[in-house]
Amino acid sequence: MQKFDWADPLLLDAQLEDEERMIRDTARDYAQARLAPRVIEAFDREVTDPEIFREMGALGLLGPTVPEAYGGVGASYVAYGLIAREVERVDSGYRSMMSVQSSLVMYPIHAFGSEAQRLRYLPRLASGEWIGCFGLTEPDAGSDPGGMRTRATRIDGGYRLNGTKTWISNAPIADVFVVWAKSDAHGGAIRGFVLEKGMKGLSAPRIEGKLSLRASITGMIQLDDVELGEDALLPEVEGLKGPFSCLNRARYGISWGALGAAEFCFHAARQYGLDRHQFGKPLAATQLFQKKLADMETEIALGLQASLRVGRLIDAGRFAPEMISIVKRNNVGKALDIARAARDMHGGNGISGEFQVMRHLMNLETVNTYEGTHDVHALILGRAITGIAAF
Ligand code: TGC
Ligand code: FAD
Repeated sequence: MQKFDWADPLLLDAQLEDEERMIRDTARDYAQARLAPRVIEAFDREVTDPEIFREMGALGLLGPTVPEAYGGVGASYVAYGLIAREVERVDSGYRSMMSVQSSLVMYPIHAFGSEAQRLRYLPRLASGEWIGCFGLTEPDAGSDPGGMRTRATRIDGGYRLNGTKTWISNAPIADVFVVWAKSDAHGGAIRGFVLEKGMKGLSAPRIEGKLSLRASITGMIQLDDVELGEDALLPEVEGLKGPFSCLNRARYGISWGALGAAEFCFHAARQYGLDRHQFGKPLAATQLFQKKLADMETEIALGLQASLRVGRLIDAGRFAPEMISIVKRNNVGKALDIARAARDMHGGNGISGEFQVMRHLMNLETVNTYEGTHDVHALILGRAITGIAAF
């Protein structure tokens, strides 16, 4: 008979390859040793430390699925998910910084870029020397990115970009900007462009005062007659499937990451219940407390198995985007429920920064919204189930 392990109830660890376990351990050691000690202050003061990119890069945690020839480590998507889980166990904002760089900047340059673009950008992004951001959302086009207003017009030898992107992770500290625009030169089709900091007409003001994801800097991208050469165009993709292909990878990573945050909250609630006595016994000795812990453990275990399955299918080239909608939507929604319950189980201490569960709860509100809201993913699934688009 197998001995039951409450922290790994369905033996996830045993389903991993040796290399995946090694990458997971590297990410866990780094996140616990270097990220955990600075997150409470970073969140409190709303400060993002760009050095984190360099630290992650040195350990091979940025763009890990990119081949070694371009600075990656050629890891599996399961390994990528495991990194997201370990980083988000500390803070969703740190995972956000990592997953934008990996899935939303390095992936499109690798998948849709020219060889010259790959060689120029990928090694510097993989090492963390350069920081990337991804501009899709606009003030009037969030869930419906097809409604974007940003335009690329043809000029002699290249393009001129005008428009505004908003709610862009990493933008104020970014060196590299992957920006999606409707291109008049391509019949109005959506095309991707790679911009660099310092270009005339390009600015990225910070959005201050967020109550969520405060350790991850967010901004706008303002494009005011930015002139680009032909070599700034991502040549190999046209249409919304360009940005959506990036979102597939990032959403999948989030499905693991959110459960890392949920595991932190679950473990914290368990320990608090064992330590805190009321009515002459530990809180954990009460039936209601145990039921809540059992619900948390069950949802985390099921969600991790689903993400592992989707990761294996991505690695085998057999995934459909709707599979990713299932795990992004379910796992983030469940993580939010778990963080909320953990906050409650900590009583008054649950609102203090020191106990950290409320920070996870506040972060997960953003995670539930970005990369396709909980309801938008329901509609993606509803369309697949009924054949009717109800957006
Ligand atoms: P629709 O007609 O469905 O599709 C248009 C074209 O795109 C293709 N496509 C996909 N391709 C690859 N992967 C997917 N998941 C795809 N989904 C659609 C589709 O085949 C079609 O191709 P073609 O060749 O026929 O033109 O497009 P729609 O306009 O009806 O879209 C509807 C909807 C709701 C699915 C979509 O707009 C959507 O997903 N909205 C949510 C927007 C979103 O997720 N934004 C995220 C912004 S980035 C971000 O939040 C980063 S936060 C990161 C962090 O800090 O961690
Ligand atoms: P809206 O689309 O206006 O939605 C508002 C509400 O209406 C939601 O509840 C939604 O579910 C609902 N809704 C919308 N359409 C329908 C419908 N048809 N039927 C029923 N309900 C509907 N974007 C980027 O491009 N790059 C980034 O790096 C990035 N980082 C972000 C970081 C943070 C901290 C945040 C908060 C956002 C970030 N985003 C980024 C933007 C994010 O992807 C959008 O906020 C998200 O896609 C939702 O768009 P919206 O905010 O415009 O909300």
